[in-house]
Amino acid sequence: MSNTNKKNSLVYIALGSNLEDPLKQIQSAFEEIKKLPETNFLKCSSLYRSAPVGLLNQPDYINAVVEIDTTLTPLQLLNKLLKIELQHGRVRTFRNAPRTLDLDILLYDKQQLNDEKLTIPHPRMTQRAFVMYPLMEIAQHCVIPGHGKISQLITACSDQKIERLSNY
Ligand code: PH2
Ligand code: MG
Ligand code: MG
Repeated sequence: MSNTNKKNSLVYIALGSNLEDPLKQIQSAFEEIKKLPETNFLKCSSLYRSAPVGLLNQPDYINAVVEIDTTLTPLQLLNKLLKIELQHGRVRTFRNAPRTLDLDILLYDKQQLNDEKLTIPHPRMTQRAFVMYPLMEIAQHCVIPGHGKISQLITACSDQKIERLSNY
């Protein structure tokens, strides 16, 4: 069936991993996101190494952000991303626990969504350098609904430890 009547949305997804070869986890997650139905993979940021935020006593993370356009709805996309996390052996224990793969929807067009399963924009994104730096790299002019321009917001997390990995 043709889906020409469906709307395309511009979406940003944050990737994070700090267990079981995080670089490989993120690189293979890029490939899996490329295979999502109804979706075009547009951009990916560099990979970043970041100190853990929230729960300090755990390994450093590898983080990145991707830009896609998709006709999947926010909840359809969420379910696909949760499946990819499970394929990577993600086990949910407690909040901010170390993980093989975390895939978070950051932005979905200019939408603000407060569903019991999904909040968009991601509620903590503006406080986190590991999200804001890779997002700024691929979307310098982006506006975060309810918050403002990324270029102004990013100064608030400039004290957090993060390093862009230039070889990946
Ligand atoms: N994810 C968290 C909690 N803390 N810290 C870093 N550096 N990177 C993450 O992806 C991360 C985190 C919960 O999702
Ligand atoms: Mg997360
Ligand atoms: Mg998550």
